[in-house]
Amino acid sequence: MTSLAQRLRSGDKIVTAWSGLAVPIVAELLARGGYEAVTLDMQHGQHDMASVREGMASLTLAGAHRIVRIPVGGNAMASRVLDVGAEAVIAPMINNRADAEAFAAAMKFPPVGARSWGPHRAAMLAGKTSSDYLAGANDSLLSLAMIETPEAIAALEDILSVPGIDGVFVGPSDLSLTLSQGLSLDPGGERTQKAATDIARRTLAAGKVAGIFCLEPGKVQEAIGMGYSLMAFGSDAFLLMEASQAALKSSRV
Ligand code: 3PY
Ligand code: MG
Repeated sequence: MTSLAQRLRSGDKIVTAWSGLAVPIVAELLARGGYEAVTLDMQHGQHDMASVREGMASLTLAGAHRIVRIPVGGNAMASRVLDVGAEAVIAPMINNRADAEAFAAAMKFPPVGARSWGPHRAAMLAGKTSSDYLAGANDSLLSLAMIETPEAIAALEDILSVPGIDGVFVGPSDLSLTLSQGLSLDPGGERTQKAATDIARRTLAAGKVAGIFCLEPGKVQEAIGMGYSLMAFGSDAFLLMEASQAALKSSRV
């Protein structure tokens, strides 16, 4: 299977489902439903190490790419989720070069970073020997820094220039909250969209991968038009709720 990193770097556009329910079979169902990638959320979702560990195996079984979002400052967790099989890690609130360096250090083995050795489960899931795993790890495991504040936008080139940072992932909700100094939550608003356009342009200019969270289906195509290649759209809890409502509505006589 071509790695997520190779696919994104070669221009493939990938939509990832967003999994907040800490139940591995739910993540697997998203993949069986057709999503090529599933992101397990440890920041605002209910995932913990146990559900991520089992989720990585379920997604491998279903042949889907495996992405994990860690909590703010959870760099030790970044190494842990890689050890159990994540192919990409999204780190929230990366606001400056120091934040980016600390995240990259946890993600990459020396000489790029300071990740400690122990990816036994990840190697097992990939059917690789330890030396095969080591040879590909720094290039093929993606560190995606979330850009969610004016400070991060101002420091974007600094963040992107950190060796070991492979790209960005835009959080439009937090971005709208921080750009308006807490006055409004308007992820689809003009100011947020302008910022997202600017972030994509600068990220592509640095030769790195751009990802974004999308709250409406139309936003996926819009994001692709801006240059994004990884789009999160569709959260498990909402999908279940919406499907339940639709099923009930259609069954009413
Ligand atoms: C945001 O929009 O702020 C996010 O973090 C998306 O999950
Ligand atoms: Mg956010």
